[in-house]
Amino acid sequence: RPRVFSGMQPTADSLHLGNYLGALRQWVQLQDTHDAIYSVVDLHALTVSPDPAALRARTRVTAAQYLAAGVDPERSILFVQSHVPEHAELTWVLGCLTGFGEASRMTQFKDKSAKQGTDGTTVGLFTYPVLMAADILLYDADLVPVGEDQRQHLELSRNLAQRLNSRYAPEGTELVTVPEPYIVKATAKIYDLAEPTAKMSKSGNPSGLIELLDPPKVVAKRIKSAVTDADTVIAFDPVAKPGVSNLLSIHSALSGVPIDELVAEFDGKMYGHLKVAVVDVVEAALGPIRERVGELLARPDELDEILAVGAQKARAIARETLARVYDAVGLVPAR
Ligand code: AQP
Repeated sequence: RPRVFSGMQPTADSLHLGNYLGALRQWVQLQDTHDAIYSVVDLHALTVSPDPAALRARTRVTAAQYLAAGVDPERSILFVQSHVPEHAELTWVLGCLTGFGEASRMTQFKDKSAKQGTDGTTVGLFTYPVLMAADILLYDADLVPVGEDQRQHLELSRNLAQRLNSRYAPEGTELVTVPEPYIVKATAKIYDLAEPTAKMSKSGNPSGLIELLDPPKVVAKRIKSAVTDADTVIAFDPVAKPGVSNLLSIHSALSGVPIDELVAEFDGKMYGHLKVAVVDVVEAALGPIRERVGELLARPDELDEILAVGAQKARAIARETLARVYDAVGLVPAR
């Protein structure tokens, strides 16, 4: 079966609806058709200098949310990135193949470093996409389910895989698999409720976020306060009506009702009606996840055991790939 790999950073107390619809939901579905490997990428989280206790707690909470959403450890490998040291090791090799200019062109780096200033920006943030490429190439992933914001990083991963292959693999063979992005158009970019032209993001305005673990009251309040427009017509037009279109996208993605049917259903109704319906479908989707996360966190030993088994399985694959790459680039194997 083809292989899928993806990960998320444990940088918040809860994942948000963008993470869920853009990525996590696809991860769960892809388990049926793919050999799936999912990681809590804690080394990536170090790029934002987190508080150590918070990072530790968030790593477990993130893993619990994967499981609660339907990642099945019987069918998929679920592990914490730092438990598999090969991620950091392959990053070095890939870093030596990445152009400084190439890494400097990453828009996420440009945006984040512009906010942090030269002294606040770390080398870790700069090499973040190289670590991400290592995550993916270590497992010879064919497919990487992510949101639209990760497309450019995925392109770098593909370029690095092709570079490794063309420099170090005999003609016509591959040292590593060149991965393909898997970005589902309808949910590739969920927008901030308070600022519906910006992506929903943990570093955005809290009032624009729907967090998986927020109490239902908070979720309902944020949806009801979502920015719409001065018009009164419920129509899907992301350019002219970004707020209403975002609410329709969220509803459709969670209820499975096509957008044109929703538009027909809400014809002549007020924005408030749409918002109430969105509150209901969001709660129907998130309620069971929230409950299951609570159960999983109440048994931390079981959770840690799942992660330990996952790390062992992931490491067996990663070790082989790293040995292959080290050998190909000319490093003498240790005895
Ligand atoms: N708004 C979104 N719509 C669709 N997909 C999204 N993703 C994130 N936001 C949206 C996808 O979720 C995964 C999470 O990856 P990550 O842990 O690397 O987080 P991120 O992209 O840094 O998440 P945030 O909340 O958007 O954080 P900041 O504030 O740092 O920008 C990825 O697959 C991502 O595409």
